Amino acid sequence: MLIKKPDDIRSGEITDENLYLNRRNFIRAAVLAGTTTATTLLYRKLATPSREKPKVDPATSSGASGYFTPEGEAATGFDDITNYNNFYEFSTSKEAVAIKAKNFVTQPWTVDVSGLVHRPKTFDLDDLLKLAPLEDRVYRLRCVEAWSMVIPWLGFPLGKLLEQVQPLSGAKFVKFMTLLDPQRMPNQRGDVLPWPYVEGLRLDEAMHPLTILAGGLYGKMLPPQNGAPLRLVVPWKYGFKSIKSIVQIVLTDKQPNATWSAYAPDEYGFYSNVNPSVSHPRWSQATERRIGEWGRRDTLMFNGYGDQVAHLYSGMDLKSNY
Ligand SMILES: Nc1nc2c(c(=O)[nH]1)N[C@H]1C(S)=C(S)[C@@H](COP(=O)(O)O)O[C@H]1N2
Ligand SMILES: [Mo]
Repeated sequence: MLIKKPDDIRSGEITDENLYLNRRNFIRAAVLAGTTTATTLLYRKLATPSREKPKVDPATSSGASGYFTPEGEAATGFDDITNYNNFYEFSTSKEAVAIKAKNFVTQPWTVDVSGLVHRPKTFDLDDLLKLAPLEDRVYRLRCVEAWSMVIPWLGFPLGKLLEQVQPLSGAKFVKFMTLLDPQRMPNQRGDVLPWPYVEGLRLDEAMHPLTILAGGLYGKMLPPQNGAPLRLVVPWKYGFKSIKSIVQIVLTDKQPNATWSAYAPDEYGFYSNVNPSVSHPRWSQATERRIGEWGRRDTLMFNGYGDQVAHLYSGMDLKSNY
C-alpha cells in the first residue's frame, strides 16, 4: 500500500473527477459537522492519490470506485456499505439502521483510555485523528451471519493509540465500549442486548498492524450507521468484533466479557477468528455471500489474512478457542 504523508501532497495533485466530487461532498459534511483540525486532516487525506491501481477490469459499479484489495477484489458499492448495517443500538433491521442513525450527533466526542497503562488519557476526536497519518485500508468484512463486503476504510493502527498510553506489563487484554445513551441510540431503550456493547481483544491482537481505528470510509467521514465517529476494524475476525462508536477503552489483565460472547457463548467465542472449518451451531461458515455479487464464495481462513496473523495463534486449538 502506498502511503503518503498528508503534508507531502500539493493541491495540484488533485486531478481525478471522483476525488473532486468526493471532496466537495466531504467539505459539505465537514462544515455541517463543524469540526476544525480533524476535518482538516481528513480533507488533506482526500487529496492523496493513494488508491491502488485496479488489477481486474473495473467494469462493475463497485469496481468503478477504484478501490481494490491487494488481491484485486473490488470494494463493495458505497450504497450497500451504508445501507446494509448491523448496529443494534439503532435497529435490528439492517435496512433501517441508516435511517434511524441519520441524525446521530457525534460532536463533541471523547474516547477515554484507562486501566493498566502508565498514562491514562481522555482523547478528543481531533487528538485521535492527529496521532498518525490516516491511511486507506481496503479490507474484507466477514459477518458471522455468512455475508461479506469489501470496505475501503480510512483509519490508523490502534497500536498508535496504545503506544500513547503506554500499557503496563500486566496488561494482557483491551476492552472497548460503545456509547451508552438511549436518547441518542434509541434501540438502547429496548433489551435486545445488554448495553453498552462491549468487545475485547488480546493485547497482541490489538497491537497487530492490521487492527485499525477507522474514522472514515471511501475517503469521507464515517457515516453514523457505520460507527461514527470512530470504530474498531479487525479484518480477520467476524464483523461483530469490530465495535462501533467507541467511547471507552480499558487495558486489563482479564479477558473482557464481550457482549455477544457473554450472551451466547456456544455461538460466539471470544476469539471469533474467521474460520471456514468451524461451523456456527446453526449454519456452516464454509462459504459466504458477497454483497453485490451473484452466488457464493469460499470463506478464507482468517478471512484471507492468515499470512499476517496466523502466528498469533500458533499452538492454539482453534476448534475449542473459536
Ligand atoms: N456497537 C456496535 N458495534 C457493532 C455492531 C453493533 O450492533 N453494535 N454490529 C457488529 C456487526 S455484527 C457487524 S457485521 C459490523 C457491521 O459493520 P458495518 O455496518 O460498518 O458494515 O459491526 C459490528 N459492530
Ligand atoms: Mo456481524
